[in-house]
Amino acid sequence: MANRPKKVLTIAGSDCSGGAGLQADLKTFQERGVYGMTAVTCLVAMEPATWHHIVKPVDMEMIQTQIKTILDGINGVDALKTGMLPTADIIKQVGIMLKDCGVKHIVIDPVMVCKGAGQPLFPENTAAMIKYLLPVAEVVTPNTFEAEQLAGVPEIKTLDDVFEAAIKIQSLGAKNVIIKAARVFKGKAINVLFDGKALYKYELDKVRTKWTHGAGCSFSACVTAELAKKAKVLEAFQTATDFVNEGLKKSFPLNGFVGPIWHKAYAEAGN
Ligand code: PXL
Repeated sequence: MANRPKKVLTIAGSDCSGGAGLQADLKTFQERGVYGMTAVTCLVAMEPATWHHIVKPVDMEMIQTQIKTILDGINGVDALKTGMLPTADIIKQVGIMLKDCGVKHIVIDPVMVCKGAGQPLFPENTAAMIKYLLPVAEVVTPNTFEAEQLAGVPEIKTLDDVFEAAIKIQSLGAKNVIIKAARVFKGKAINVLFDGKALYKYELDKVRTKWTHGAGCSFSACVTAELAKKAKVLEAFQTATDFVNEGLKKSFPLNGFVGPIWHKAYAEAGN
């Protein structure tokens, strides 16, 4: 059969609210025309009255079994991404399984904290990401907070700081680094790509909204889908930036605490 869809895997946590985590990844995969599969690393639920996050890791053996099911049991996985990996041990095991796994495109979203959860994941997780995940990454997609942790730099405040962090993180072993740097600028949203040779900046008008849940997960999922479809990293970077920017224009509240991007917005805008 001609034109079979590309097959992509996300190794990520479940966000029961549906906006972030593997739910965001699957929605993004579907929108971008690829077939999505999952290895669930943890379950996230929230206290309804406070939106306090409760995170329960899945046991290690079951995480490994899910990844084996896909990598050893499915013919030809075109790309994969990682999302929330809740413990340093899980980060290490996933990194070991991805090294030499043969999947051509690996995107690492170094999730360290849920927006609004207020409970950063731990420094030993950052160390494990640097040791086990950056070396297997074709692309790593930190936000500015995650970039500060990975690069070991103080607060990123200027475009030059973003460039410096991208170069540092690339030197730790990721082939390409994309920093989602919207936080740093007023009025504009700038993402930066460093591919080991050149720095690229992609600038759009910032979407003024409080409802940004799942933007990061959806960004890395879109990069993964585009790479699976044989886009170059630079093209995937631009498409993912546009995809999330459109999604933010139509984001909406679920309650007083949280509101996701609307994954269909990019297609609805005629793309
Ligand atoms: O947005 C980061 C994130 C990633 N993965 C899961 C989450 C969240 C934030 O809520 O729940 C599963």
